Amino acid sequence: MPQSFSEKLFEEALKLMPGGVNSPVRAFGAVGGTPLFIAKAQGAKLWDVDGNEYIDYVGSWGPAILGHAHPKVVAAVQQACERGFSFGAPTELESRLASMVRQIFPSIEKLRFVNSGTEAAMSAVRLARGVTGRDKIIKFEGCYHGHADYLLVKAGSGAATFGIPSSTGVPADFAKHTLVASYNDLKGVGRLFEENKNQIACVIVEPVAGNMGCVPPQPGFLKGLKDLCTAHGALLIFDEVMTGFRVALGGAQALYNIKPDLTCLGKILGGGLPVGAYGGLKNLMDQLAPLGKVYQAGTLSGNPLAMTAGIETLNQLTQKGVYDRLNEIASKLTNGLKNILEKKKLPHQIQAVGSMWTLFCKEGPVGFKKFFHNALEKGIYLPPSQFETCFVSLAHKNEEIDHTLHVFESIL
Ligand code: KE4
Repeated sequence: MPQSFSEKLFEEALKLMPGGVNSPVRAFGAVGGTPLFIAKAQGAKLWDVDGNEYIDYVGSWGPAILGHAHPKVVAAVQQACERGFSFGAPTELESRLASMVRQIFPSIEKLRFVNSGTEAAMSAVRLARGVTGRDKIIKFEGCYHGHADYLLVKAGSGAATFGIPSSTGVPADFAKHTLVASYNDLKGVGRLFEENKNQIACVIVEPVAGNMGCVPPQPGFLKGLKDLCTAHGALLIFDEVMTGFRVALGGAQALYNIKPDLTCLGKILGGGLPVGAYGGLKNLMDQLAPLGKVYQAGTLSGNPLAMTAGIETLNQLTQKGVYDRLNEIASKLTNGLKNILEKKKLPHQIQAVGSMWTLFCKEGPVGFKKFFHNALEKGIYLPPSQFETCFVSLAHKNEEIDHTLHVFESIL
């Protein structure tokens, strides 16, 4: 079999970048094989450098909710390019996008733009610690909030309630203030608050988990977290980097009607250009420099190109009926997949919230690996890991969904 161009490019990339990639999950480590090198994307489709066409369910890990290269977003960014890329000074665009976000998220009175979800989560935790004067934080096993040292932490073994680093290079000292609970285990969170009275600055949670596959919150879980935080003087941080503008225009906090103290945003907010943000009530946000003593900064934060992409993306998402259409097309896929699993009496499980979904193979990652490659060979591009979430976009139409279900029927 002659070497594909992706294989050739991967060989070259391996000499230049660790694992040949700029983010580990792209290396296909969990599924094996050579990562596809993408030449272009348009709507619901991707083309690799060998000219193969795929229906895309990764969507750049969430941002491509409109589909790739939406003409209105492309045109807006092209025009913005001609006015300069970045000034390191305030622009009207930042205020315009901030105002749109504030209208969509009533819990956000003020926000700060950053360049990634990692920066958003890292900064929100620092703000919570600065505002409360407390050091400890609670996160959940299986939830991912970017790669800040104190968030790369897993549950300590046995009785040890403090976290231990989940990555080398993170000093145990940095991890010891991070307490780790199990997702949907409200009692466990209550115990941590009791055992660490007046020491916990915040609870940070993915309100719909997307980094252990798609796992919805059990009824009462998010409300229970809010009540525990209020009772113990801690802040509730919703990491809506993935769920914001995804599970509803106003994110999981709109879907479940829970107001967090701080919200982290990213992905869709930049429409595919690098944007993150964190926000909340102004009495909290005004404690950030330059007004307050909590420091956070960024050269390219709020840059005009990314702001323009975000503004145009939200212009599209705030149009009437958009989420009805998105959820309708997504449920055609997820219900169709459920029917296939039932008809074939397959013990797999599918979890979905709106247009984010995961098929959990009974055999776990091994079973998923086979499913992933069989789908890829037939032109369906899924996230290369059992513990990631798939995304449907507004560019996925009946034709793409019908073809996808036809492929799933043939490979499951
Ligand atoms: P970034 O720093 O990658 O922009 O965002 C970090 C982050 C924060 N919070 C949540 C809930 C997230 O899902 C993420 C990033 N998500 C992963 C996908 N599971 C990004 C893909 C990657 O790491 O390459």
